[in-house]
Amino acid sequence: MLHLIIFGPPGSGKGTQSCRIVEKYKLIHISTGDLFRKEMARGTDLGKEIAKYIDQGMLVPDEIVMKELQQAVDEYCCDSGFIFDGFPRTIVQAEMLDNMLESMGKPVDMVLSVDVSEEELTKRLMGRSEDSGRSDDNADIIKKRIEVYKAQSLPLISFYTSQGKLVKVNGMAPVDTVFEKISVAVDTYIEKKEVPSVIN
Ligand code: B4P
Repeated sequence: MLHLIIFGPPGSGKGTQSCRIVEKYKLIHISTGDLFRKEMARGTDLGKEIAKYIDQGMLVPDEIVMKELQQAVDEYCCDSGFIFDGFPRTIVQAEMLDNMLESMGKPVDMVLSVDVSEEELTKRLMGRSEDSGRSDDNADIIKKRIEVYKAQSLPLISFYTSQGKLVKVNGMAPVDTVFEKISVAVDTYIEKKEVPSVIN
């Protein structure tokens, strides 16, 4: 069983790379962003509540995130492992995830931290806005999401570095090249049970 996290700023390619990781390593993909978009599309009261945050480029409150996440994990709890995409995004979420996985007897194995420059993030998300239909893909909200990432999510780099679980991946290259680097990191972990600190 393998538990991976893919971490990075909005538009760094977490969702894009997760699809490939899932295919190659047969993991269950849990994207909190996807869970929230499904809830919003269903038009439930919870979906409307979630939209208030996402539409302003803010993080959804930790209590809502954890409830959605626990439900998704419970659905698959006996499978081969998870890739958590876009989760955790705060230290509180990371601590809650540690507790949850501890009770399952299988902690986080490795955190893939995808590095992309701010200029490139904006370019990608503006490109995606043309056909994504996502309410949070527009210039002002993208700027806000990057600010929120810096203030609330960046501290997770130190959190996971101090646990010896973080590997930095250069996310500026084409999608296939980024995936090759991620594969090297995951294969190294599977073979040697060692987290490489950087994959260039
Ligand atoms: P997410 O759904 O996680 O979305 P994201 O961060 O915008 O995108 P991602 O990094 O996955 O980018 P993608 O692969 O699509 O979050 C959305 C919102 O939900 C958050 O802002 C927040 O409000 C809320 N939320 C989610 N999780 C939460 C949590 N845990 N706590 C609180 N709130 C939470 O790539 C982007 C674009 O780049 C695509 O067009 C793609 O084709 C392109 N691209 C990807 N890789 C590329 C590459 N290597 N080169 C060129 N282009 C590339």
